[in-house]
Amino acid sequence: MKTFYVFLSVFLTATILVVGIGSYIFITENERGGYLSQESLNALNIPPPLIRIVNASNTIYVNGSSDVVVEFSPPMGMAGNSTREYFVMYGLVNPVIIAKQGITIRFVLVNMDDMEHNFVITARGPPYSYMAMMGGSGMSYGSSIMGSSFLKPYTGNGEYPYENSTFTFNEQGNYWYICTYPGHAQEGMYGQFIVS
Ligand SMILES: [Cu+2]
Repeated sequence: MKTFYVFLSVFLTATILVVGIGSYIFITENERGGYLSQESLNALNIPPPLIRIVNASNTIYVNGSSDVVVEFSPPMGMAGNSTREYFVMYGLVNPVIIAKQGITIRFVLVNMDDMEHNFVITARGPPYSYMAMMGGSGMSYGSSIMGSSFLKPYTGNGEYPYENSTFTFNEQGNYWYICTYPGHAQEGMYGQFIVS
């Protein structure tokens, strides 16, 4: 029943926003999430058939409309990472995402860290300053950037806060996904996002 209410709230709170980035038209739909247990996360965290993971180049190819699970600073298995704040997708740290033009990706954003994080896509590349962008959520930064709100920190109770953020990229281009929490993008919490 709990799962049912989580999904009900997701659909009831869905909002649709249309934003232009230069000549590129993005459509994003932010769905307020809820909480995921480790078991639910494990079940979600299997790459769907339309996703190809290439470990050697730290790249994720998204070849058709699909979900992509994004973990914020998960504590395990990150010994080789030089920064405390990072994104992990299917075991890759800050991977390059290469998405086919015109597809829709629903990012399932899961906060596994004791800090707030968000997921924002921008045409602006690194280096980023301490205040990578101003404001409380991606949508407040104007037309050149967009994304999710800040997710609540994980409190250690076994239930991870999550939110879904859906994007359709209608034009080819080079973008970046970043966390705009002060200092995080500067510390390396970003990755390249290519629509090809
Ligand atoms: Cu962050």
